[in-house]
Amino acid sequence: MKKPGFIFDLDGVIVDTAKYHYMAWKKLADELGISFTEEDNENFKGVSRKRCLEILLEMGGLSVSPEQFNGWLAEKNEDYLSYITGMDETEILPDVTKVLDYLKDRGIPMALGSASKNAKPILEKVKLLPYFDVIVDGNAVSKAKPDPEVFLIAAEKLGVGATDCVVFEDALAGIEAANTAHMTSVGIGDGSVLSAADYNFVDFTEIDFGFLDHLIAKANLVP
Ligand code: B16
Ligand code: MG
Repeated sequence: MKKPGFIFDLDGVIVDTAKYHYMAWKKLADELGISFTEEDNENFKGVSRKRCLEILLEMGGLSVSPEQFNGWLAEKNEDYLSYITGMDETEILPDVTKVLDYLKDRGIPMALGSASKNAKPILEKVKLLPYFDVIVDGNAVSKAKPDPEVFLIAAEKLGVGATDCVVFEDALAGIEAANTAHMTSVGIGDGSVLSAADYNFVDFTEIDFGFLDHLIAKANLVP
């Protein structure tokens, strides 16, 4: 029986690190005198660190030297790392482990596909690293979502055809990336924002084993 590949985004799907990203961006924005709200932070979800800083500086109408840019990029990351130091399993989003366990028990190949360059240490902190056969993070890609590169690399490393992959994502750019790659897309979060997804759930508590079996069986319908 052919096996599908299951690919998971990290921030907003497995753990809620958006709040820590927000705290770090907010601290930098305050220092630079730029107004930055939680609503603004929504636009940073799934977006690379570099692109986030570019957007923040555009919001403040600031243009800076490459040295200054890199300095602020490093400062934001140092602050972010200090906020996530104490992360542990309690920060795994509801029923994520239940879903990962179900798939692992069935020998389903699993990958992480995240824009974050901190993905691996976060998975280690929450003790989920052993579930993943493949990690494709911000260090491994040259094109950000909505470009499908991150998911295509994950599929290739899993040894599974793109059309046999399922992607779980909380950001519209990620859903678009999965759709462009001809993968099955599952939106986690606000269905009105993620309506381009093939399936939508508010969170993993809405996902039952029957749905997972359906996704697994789908791989065998694709020639
Ligand atoms: P880092 P995901 C993304 O992770 C976050 O959603 C986004 O807010 C963040 O800017 C990006 O990672 C880069 O993170 O600064 O840790 O490299 O949702 O793609 O898992
Ligand atoms: Mg995300």
